[in-house]
Amino acid sequence: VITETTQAGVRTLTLNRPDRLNAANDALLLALTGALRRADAEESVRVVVITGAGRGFCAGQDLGDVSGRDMTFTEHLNHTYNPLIRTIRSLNKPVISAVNGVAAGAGASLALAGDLRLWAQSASLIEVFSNIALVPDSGSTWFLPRLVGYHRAFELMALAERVRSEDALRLGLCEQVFPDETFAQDVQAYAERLAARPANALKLTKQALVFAQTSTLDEALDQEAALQQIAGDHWEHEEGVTAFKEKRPAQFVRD
Ligand code: LHQ
Repeated sequence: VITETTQAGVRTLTLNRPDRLNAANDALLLALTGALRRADAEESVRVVVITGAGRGFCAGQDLGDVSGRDMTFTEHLNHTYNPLIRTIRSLNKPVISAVNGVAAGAGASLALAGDLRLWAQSASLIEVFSNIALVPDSGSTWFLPRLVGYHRAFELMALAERVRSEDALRLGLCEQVFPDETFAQDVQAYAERLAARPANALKLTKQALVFAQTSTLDEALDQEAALQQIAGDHWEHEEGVTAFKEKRPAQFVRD
C-alpha cells in the first residue's frame, strides 16, 4: 500500500491504491506512519516526500472499509489518523506533501500537514467531510483556519467546495504549483535543494515553529534562545560561517 524509494537523501513514500484515488484503510495509514518513523531514524534520509500513485493524492477514508468495523470513530482516529498527523508534525526532518491530484477528507488534512506543500497544476483539495455529515478530522480544523482564517475555513468545510491549485496558492494552502507533466521531477529537484540545507538547523527550526504555533511571544523568545544554543554548538554553524568567510558554498552534507 506504500511504495518507498530513496534518491539523493530524499525518501519518497507513495500512497499506492490508485484505483481508489489512494483512499486510506488502516493498513495504508499504519504503513505510512511506520515508514515515516523509519525514515526519521535513518541518518542518510534528509527529507521525506509523501505523494500518491495515479491521478489522486488521497481521497480520505476508504468508505468501502468502514462498515462492520469493531472500533468507534474516536478509537479509529486515535488508532490510525491521529498518530500519523502527530508523526508528521514531530518528525525531525522536513516532510513535503506532494499533492499530485485530488486531496479529500482526511487526505486534505494530510495535504495540509506537511511542512511544505507542493501541488501539481491539476491537484485540488476538498474538505469533503460534510458531504457525509462528518466533522473535519486529522488536523483539518487546526490547519485550515490558521491558513485561511476561521470564516473561509468554515465556508470550505460547510459547502465542501473544491479548491483548485491557483486558489490554493493564493490562499496559502501550498508553496509551489508545478506542471503535471514534470511534477515528479520538479518535486524531486525541490526536495534535493532542501536536502542540501543544514539538517540540524532545519530540525530545530521546525521544532521552534511548531512550538510557536501554540505559544505566547515570551515563550517563543525563550524557546528560540534555547534552540539557538543547540544550533550554535553544532558543526553546521561553524561550517556556515567558515564558508561565508571563505566565499564558498557551505557543505552541509557529510558522508
Ligand atoms: C473511493 C473514495 C473513498 C472509497 C474515491 N473511498 N472509494 C475518518 C475516520 C472514520 C471514518 C470516516 O472518515 C474519516 C476521515 C475521512 O476522510 S471522511 C471523508 C472520506 N472521503 C470522502 O468522502 C471522499 C469520497 N470521494 C469523493 O468525493 C470523490 O471521489 C472525489 C471528490 C475525491 C474525487 O472525485 P472524482 O475525481 O470524480 O473521482 P471518482 O469519484 O470517480 O472516484 C474514482 C474511484 O475512486 C471511484 O471508484 P470506481 O470504482 O467508481 O471507479 C470511487 O468510488 C473511488 N473512491 N474516493 N473515499
